Amino acid sequence: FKPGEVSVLFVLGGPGSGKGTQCAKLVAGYGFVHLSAGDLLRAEQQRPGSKYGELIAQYIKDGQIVPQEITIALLEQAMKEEFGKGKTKFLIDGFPRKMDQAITFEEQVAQSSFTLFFDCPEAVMLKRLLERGKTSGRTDDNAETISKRFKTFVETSYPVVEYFDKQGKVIRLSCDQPVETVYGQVTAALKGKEI
Ligand code: UP5
Ligand code: MG
Repeated sequence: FKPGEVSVLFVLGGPGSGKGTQCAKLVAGYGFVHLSAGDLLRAEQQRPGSKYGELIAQYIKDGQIVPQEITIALLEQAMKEEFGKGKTKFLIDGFPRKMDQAITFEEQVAQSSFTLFFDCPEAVMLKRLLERGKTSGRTDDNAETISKRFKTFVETSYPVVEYFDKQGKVIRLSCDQPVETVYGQVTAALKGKEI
């Protein structure tokens, strides 16, 4: 995308911090397009004929980060499709979660305006994910994979938040509160921002 053609907000936070839930509310409230990297990967995994299906399944089950080329290609394709329909405001949920992804995406696809970071204690996220795991059908909503996802978040993904924080581009929200309260913080933080 050319500079200024689209606006991109990254939405980061640990597994189960509520990224998807808050993005859904922001779509309704602000007309963003919501693209969850995890959802795009799960869809690609299930697409008949995908050459990456097995690889993606394995990475997700292990709580590891899928090689950036795959995820960035999926995101870029989805953004171009939406751009073709006149959409220009994007919430990119659960991405970038590794430094190489952050750098490549901003160099090759688009610069981010800022990052919403959902800060949440692990105990709260664990409880939410185990509860969701009863019905979600997600292969990574089990105690063993959840602890791997937490480790990956701390070691690999949090440095991305720190990287954007140093650029003054992180809005930190505390999400150990009811959905509506968290959304109230989000809308307050977005007031007066150019998006
Ligand atoms: N819930 C939400 N908010 C609540 C609140 N305020 N109070 C009480 N309950 C609340 O929420 C999780 C659960 O909590 C839900 O049941 C919800 O009702 C409840 P959700 O909004 O789904 O949280 P979210 O942060 O989106 O959790 P998610 O599990 O989606 O986070 P992950 O970051 O782990 O999952 P994602 O789909 O992004 O990634 C999955 C995997 O894909 C990764 O582990 C990785 O293997 C792979 N991946 C990559 O390799 N590369 C990428 O770039 C992205 C993903
Ligand atoms: Mg999610």
